[in-house]
Amino acid sequence: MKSVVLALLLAGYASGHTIFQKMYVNGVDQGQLTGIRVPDYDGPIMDVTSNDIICNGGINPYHQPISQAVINVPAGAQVTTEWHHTLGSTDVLDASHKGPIITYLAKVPSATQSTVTGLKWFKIYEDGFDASTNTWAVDKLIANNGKVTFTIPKCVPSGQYLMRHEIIALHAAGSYPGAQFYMECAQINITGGGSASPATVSFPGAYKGTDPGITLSIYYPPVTNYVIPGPKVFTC
Ligand SMILES: *[C@@H]1O[C@H](CO)[C@@H](O)[C@H](O)[C@H]1NC(C)=O
Ligand SMILES: [Cu+2]
Repeated sequence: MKSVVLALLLAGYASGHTIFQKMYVNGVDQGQLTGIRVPDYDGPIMDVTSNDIICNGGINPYHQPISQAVINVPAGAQVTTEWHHTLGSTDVLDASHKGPIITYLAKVPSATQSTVTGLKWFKIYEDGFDASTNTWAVDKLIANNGKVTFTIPKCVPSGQYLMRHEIIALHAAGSYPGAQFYMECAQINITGGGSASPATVSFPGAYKGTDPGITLSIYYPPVTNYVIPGPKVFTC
């Protein structure tokens, strides 16, 4: 009996993790793995002080070769991302993995540069928990076959950026380390932008193990006001 329960638990875990592996710009499919630094293995990052929290690719080495594509994105465009459990699989992630979905941008000299440390990030999107409908961002992602859509602010300067896109799974976040961070960075080139200079944060640095949105039980007491980690969303 014990071994059956264990097998079920392990099975649940195996289908758990997820990878952001495809992007659409104003609905146009940019291609599987195109312009995104994806690991081969879908396991989470759990140490918010590690450089792996930036763009993954450390303990989960990148799929080779890393795409050298840079995706053109008009400022103000709608970007859709697509997440799946493993590279090329159809499932999204295990429904136990409830949590927020968050996107940051960092301006870089070259979107294909390997350096990801020391960058200045600003948040452009977040979706957490709606207590009135008991719905997490991840619940909507699963219902939408792994896709989530957000807007690139119209006023950000044109040029090359890394887009850090993230799910935080909170099913085991009662103590730290426990929250599971899934993130990939897309290589984008914003065109027709403006002259905003958003306030920025660093990774590692923006998150702490003590953040109320990182270490919490999502089961009891029921979550009433989930505080998404990181800075406020930048708006024009
Ligand atoms: C970024 O877009 C600008 C404006 O269209 C273009 O001139 C430039 O070549 C693009 N850069 C990359 C790396 O795609
Ligand atoms: Cu998982």
